[in-house]
Amino acid sequence: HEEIQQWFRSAAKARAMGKGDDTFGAYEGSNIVVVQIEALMNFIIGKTVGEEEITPHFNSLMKDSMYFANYYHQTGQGRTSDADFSSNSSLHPLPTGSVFVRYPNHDYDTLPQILGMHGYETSAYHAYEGSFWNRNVMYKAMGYDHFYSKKHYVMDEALGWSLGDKSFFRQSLDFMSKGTEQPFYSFLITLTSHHPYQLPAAERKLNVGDFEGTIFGNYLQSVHYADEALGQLVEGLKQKGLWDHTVLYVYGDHDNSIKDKSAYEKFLGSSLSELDMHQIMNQVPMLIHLPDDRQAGVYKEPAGQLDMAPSLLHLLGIPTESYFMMGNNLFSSSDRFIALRSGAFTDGRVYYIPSADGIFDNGQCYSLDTRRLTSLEPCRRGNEEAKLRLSISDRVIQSNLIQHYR
Ligand code: GP9
Repeated sequence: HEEIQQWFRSAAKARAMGKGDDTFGAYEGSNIVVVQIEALMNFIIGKTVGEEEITPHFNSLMKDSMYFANYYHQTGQGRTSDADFSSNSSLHPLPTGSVFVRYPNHDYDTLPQILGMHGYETSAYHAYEGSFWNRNVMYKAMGYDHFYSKKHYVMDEALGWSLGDKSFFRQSLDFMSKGTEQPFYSFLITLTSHHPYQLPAAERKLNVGDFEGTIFGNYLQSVHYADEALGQLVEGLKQKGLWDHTVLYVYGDHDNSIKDKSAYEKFLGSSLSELDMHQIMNQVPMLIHLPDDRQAGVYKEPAGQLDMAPSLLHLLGIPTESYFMMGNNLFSSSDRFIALRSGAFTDGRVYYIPSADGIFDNGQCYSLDTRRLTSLEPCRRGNEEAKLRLSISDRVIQSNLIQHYR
């Protein structure tokens, strides 16, 4: 127990490094809107098919935002629920199953709960069955004041699994602007760009050329639709007068489950190494839009989903020292270390890909400078650290340790 608590203390110390800079508390009292987009991956950002941009709205938002070019999803088998859990609690998901389903009643330091204690009205929005991923139970436990699920929405745009993202955003914005006190924390989870990416002809607006009729082409159409919906959300926030006092945090939840390397090579027009492919499958886009467009630019340091809660708390001036969080503060000057659920990790200098048997010596250690394989030595310490972090997180979750440590 001492080792675990010590680990959390030093993580908190690293997060506080450089905290005195002018971003700590700079957005105190702002609304927070987080949008988690289904299967949105980083490799399509800024890219075109034919002459057309795939994500024109995300691309234009990037110009006024902080864009994290090396942001990793850290999900496991719990997929969308894992991205949600890791982002809001700053712990790793489990090696098997979903925390939402297996341990919803254990203690976590979650963003909605902390913000609730600081006077925020907190809501989760997702237009699907409330029982899916055990959300009805988990969102209560996470401290949300409200959970708007499928039954709260008018089904006026049937797409894919449920309500289309455009109507989902429009109706969610109505709930937010009419029935919610400011400041609020709103966590929105989209759904339309879900596997297998089938949209009706009227919503397939890209000319995907040779990808027509393939799942990869359908994926491009789906994220293009999700991007247009995101653009409408931003417009809606502006029209409702919320934009100037809202921090917007947008990210993708996980990969698209399409593993055919040749499709990516064809799309990107170059052959891909194992390192390239691993990063493609594990990087999701993330941007933070701050009121007054401050700090806009491209941030290349590695970052990941566990970093969301501590970073947003930093902007609001809420110290995280007393919380059991594992992620980085993206506004601190400390070194970054990102462990993925598979045991892969990066510190921005090396990138380690584990083998299926989990034996360190059978894995691959890459230099991110040369993007070539190196000896295993530069990855040895990071491998120990990644293993330690994952096992601390597992123990905290499974044995419900936070309630003892508080
Ligand atoms: C369903 C949605 C999809 O509510 O969140 O979850 P996924 O299948 O991507 O984990």
